[in-house]
Amino acid sequence: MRRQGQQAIAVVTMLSFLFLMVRPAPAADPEIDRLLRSPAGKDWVTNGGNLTNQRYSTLKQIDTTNVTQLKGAWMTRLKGSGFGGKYSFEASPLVKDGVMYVVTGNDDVFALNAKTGAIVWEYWSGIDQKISTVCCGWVNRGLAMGEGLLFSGQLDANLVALNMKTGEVAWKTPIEKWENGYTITSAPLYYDGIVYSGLSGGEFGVRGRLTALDAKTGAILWRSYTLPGPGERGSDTWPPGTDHSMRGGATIWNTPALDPDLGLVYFVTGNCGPDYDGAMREGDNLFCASMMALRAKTGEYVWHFQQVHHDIWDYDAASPVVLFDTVINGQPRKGIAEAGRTGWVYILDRTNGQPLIGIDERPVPQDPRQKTAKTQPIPRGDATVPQCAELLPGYEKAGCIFETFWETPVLMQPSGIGGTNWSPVPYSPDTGYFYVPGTVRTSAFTRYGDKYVLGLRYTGGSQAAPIGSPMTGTFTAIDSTTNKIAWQHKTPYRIGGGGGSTVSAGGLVFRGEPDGNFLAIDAKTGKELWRFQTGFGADAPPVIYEVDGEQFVAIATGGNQLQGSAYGDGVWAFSLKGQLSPLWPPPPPQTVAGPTGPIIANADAVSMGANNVEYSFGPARIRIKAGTTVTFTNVGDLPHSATSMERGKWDTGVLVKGGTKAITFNQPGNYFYVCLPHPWQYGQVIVE
Ligand SMILES: [Cu+2]
Repeated sequence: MRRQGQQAIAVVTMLSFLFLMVRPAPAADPEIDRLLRSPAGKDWVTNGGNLTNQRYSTLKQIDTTNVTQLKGAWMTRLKGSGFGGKYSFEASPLVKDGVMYVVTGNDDVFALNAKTGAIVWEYWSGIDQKISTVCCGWVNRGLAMGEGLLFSGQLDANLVALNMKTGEVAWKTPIEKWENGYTITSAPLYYDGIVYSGLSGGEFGVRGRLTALDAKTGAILWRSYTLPGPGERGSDTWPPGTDHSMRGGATIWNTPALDPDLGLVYFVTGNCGPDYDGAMREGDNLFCASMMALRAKTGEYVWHFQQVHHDIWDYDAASPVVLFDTVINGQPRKGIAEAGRTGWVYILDRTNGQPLIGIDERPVPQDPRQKTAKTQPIPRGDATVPQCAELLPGYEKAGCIFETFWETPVLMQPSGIGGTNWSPVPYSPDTGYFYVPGTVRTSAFTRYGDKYVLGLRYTGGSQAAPIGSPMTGTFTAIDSTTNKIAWQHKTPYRIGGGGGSTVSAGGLVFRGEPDGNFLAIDAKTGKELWRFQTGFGADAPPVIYEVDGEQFVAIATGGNQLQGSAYGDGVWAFSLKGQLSPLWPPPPPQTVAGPTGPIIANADAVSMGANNVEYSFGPARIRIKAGTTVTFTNVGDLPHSATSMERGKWDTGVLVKGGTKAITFNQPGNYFYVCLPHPWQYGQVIVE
């Protein structure tokens, strides 16, 4: 009897334990969770539209037949926030119940009346303007929302939660220290009580990771590192007995996606560090440049797919992953796709990380000094940008993707934030197409030795576009069932570095251009149906929403310093009832690489980071007499250098704010130079 009783108690205990295990905890925010699981409609509640990052809206009041009548409904200036040469605007506004939430490149957040554009509240981040570890422009790629809070990752590596009604700070959690090279630029993702956030800093010798926080309190629940510690999974892809993997990059530049049925969270990782020097990190270097799936609740590893083995080209995977369901060979499949800087779209089965359409490991050029990988994964289908560079005067060698290089510059494509970098890629279940923006640019890749110093740039080389070389773009519809081009536009400007688009059930793709134009395109045919001059660089990914039965399309027009588009602090909303007409066009972006502006005679002082144009020299072009000493002074916020494009000829070295260096030019000649930390920042000295 006694024994039976004990057994009965044991069974009851076990049953109640099982009951606790299987009973789902009540969702912390059932309404937002439901919207996140559904196709986007009236509201746009997360950066990618919903948990899939498809950027697809079911709204169809505006369609291919009436889009020509679209006009500005309102335009609001965000009080100068994020306006200037150091900023890019890459965030999609969020909309919930008629209120729009938008974050600028200075991490300031504004709530607007989504119907009128009137400002409801403002949050000024007050982030330290001395942050010296921003890689590629001051930028915030968007917000997340849940439980009455807005979540924003800041450049000072804090994640903040704001009260959606008032903008007051509910909590603020330091994820890392910017002084150690870490910043946050990605939009977080909220789902089921958890906020997921990436970290940036792949150019500063950091260790990438995904951090999960309790949405209510900001407490860190877990961290999942993208680079293995000793003995951990993937550690055999780094040299044994070294700690290179601890500063090997693999940061998370963009919003994760999440499949609630599979219970998996997905994201991609950036370049290996140091970017261009593979000499000391023999091996594939997991999990750089990879697509990854983790258990959404615990961060436990489930699968990975590495797009680029032993990356030495800065070939980040930086565009948000897109989840989609499809039918291939008559079989329903759960897909995941990501457009890489290689110019390919990588299409996998999201249950297991295996290629859906086919990706082949192929032999590639070898250089033992760089410890190059023997093979690279080559997706079947079409690339969206050219993958070979032409030889240009002054260079010895040009090559195709995965060409090797050492200390003599080698020209290559894709390069320099191309093909697809941070730009999101929408997917339409109606057409089955991905809409892929690309940057077309040639760079000269060079490796040099670099010493790791905490908090300083650690890239081991450089890539700069040759003076006068063209910089353009492509916008491509890729068929998700074949990975082949359905249609393609050649664009006059670079658009893969943070510009974006959104697609609707009305059969329209909306996208901005760096020259200020906002376009509507037939999603099926690619035909341009409408364009509107917004007056500012119109790069950021637009959103679609509805208030009181009226459909709007909105875009933040704040420019993008890496795409060379005009500054701005405007948000535009368009509707069929709109009354506002286009503005005058802003100055267009550069379409060839090199310094711009007038040549100033007898100038012997050049400022670096002048006039709120952080990534520039002022004057950028000077003419002097032989024997003149030119003083270079850093007046910007970030460290800059003036480094001869003929390496070793002359160099100021990297100067911090206030730093100064004099260089005497004795030999007549035409000297081009770049900033080594920001090789898209050009100058010219003509010595007579
Ligand atoms: Cu610079």
